[in-house]
Amino acid sequence: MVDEALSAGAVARRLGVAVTTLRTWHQRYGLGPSEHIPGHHRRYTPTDLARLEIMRRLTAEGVSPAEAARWARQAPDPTPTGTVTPVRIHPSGRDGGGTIPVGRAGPAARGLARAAMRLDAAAISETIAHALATVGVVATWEGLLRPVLAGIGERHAATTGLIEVEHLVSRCVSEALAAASRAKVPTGPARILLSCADEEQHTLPLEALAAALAEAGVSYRMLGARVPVAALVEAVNRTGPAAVVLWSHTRATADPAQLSALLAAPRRPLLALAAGPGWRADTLPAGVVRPVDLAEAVSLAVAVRDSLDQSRRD
Ligand code: B12
Repeated sequence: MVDEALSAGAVARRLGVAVTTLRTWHQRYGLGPSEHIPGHHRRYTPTDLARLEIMRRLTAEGVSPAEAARWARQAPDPTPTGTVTPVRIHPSGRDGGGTIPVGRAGPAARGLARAAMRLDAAAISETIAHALATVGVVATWEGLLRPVLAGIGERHAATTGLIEVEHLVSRCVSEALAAASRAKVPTGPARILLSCADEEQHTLPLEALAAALAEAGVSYRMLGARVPVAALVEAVNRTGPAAVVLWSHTRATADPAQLSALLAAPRRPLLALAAGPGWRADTLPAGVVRPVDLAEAVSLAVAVRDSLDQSRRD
């Protein structure tokens, strides 16, 4: 039993609820962890988890917590073999119906997707903050945020719905990444300039890059969304960055003339990165580099910063 028992944090992530919610359900309704090994924290067994899943589903459907807890406590042990019943989101429930597909991503991504469908901002933020603090920015982006964002996009494309989910999740992701960046403000001159292409509103990948650079101790300037090309060139000429990362998420914002203007600037950067799925490799001006993912963008930026530091020392 010990191997299957879970901590409060792990249960919260699986269910997509905040740890504080679990605590409340324990204190007020007796739905707590029943596994107790002397000298250790109490842990949740598969049966505890199954009861909490009932609690979560019923409260999400609008049943009062006291009533939901009564049902949860009365439920027979549904997992005699220790397997966990998947939570099905009620098709007409308050969570808006359906699920966000997350492919083969792990339990934390499934928990985040559930919390997103319930518009549970506290649980969304807690899940992201926990991942950032434990596995770092790149792994959080690839294993948690990217699958859920892509899943939201997929569901939206299929149904035209979920715009409220997309907006709330985007907001929570931005806040969590900004908090992670603030927690590790690098010292030294900002030699990396981050900017979205003109009219480009998809900023989250660039915000992930900013947080990853902060984590790696690399200073940067972030211009954010919808930067007109004249403003980009002005920023380059005023700050003389070693590298510029220009993000385009869709074909509509991927005008290669922006990159040509960057390369023609008097204080042309050593490295120009065309990042994001908008850019088409065969239209990029010579000398522009196209990273394949966040990890590559980070290592290119770190390499430029290091080579500049080295040449200053020589
Ligand atoms: C969140 C979101 C929004 C938010 C953005 C909030 C924000 N602050 O960023 C808002 C609501 C503003 C928004 C607006 C719009 N959106 Co939108 N949005 C999304 C969503 C769900 C996630 C975007 C994201 O962050 N993706 C990150 C990952 C998941 O993207 P990825 O493609 O896997 O990216 C990989 C590569 O780029 C690679 N990579 C290569 N180099 C690098 C470098 C770095 C540094 C990184 C990190 C990665 C990387 O790795 C990435 C993954 O890490 C996507 C769905 C999707 N699949 O992306 C739709 C999506 C991009 N949006 C879409 C659309 C249509 C729009 C709107 C036009 C809607 C409208 N009618 O207004 C507007 C566009 C406005 C504009 N001009 O920019 C479409 C685009 C279709 C297309 N291909 O043209 C998508 C695909 C949804 C869909 N399926 O319909 N959106």
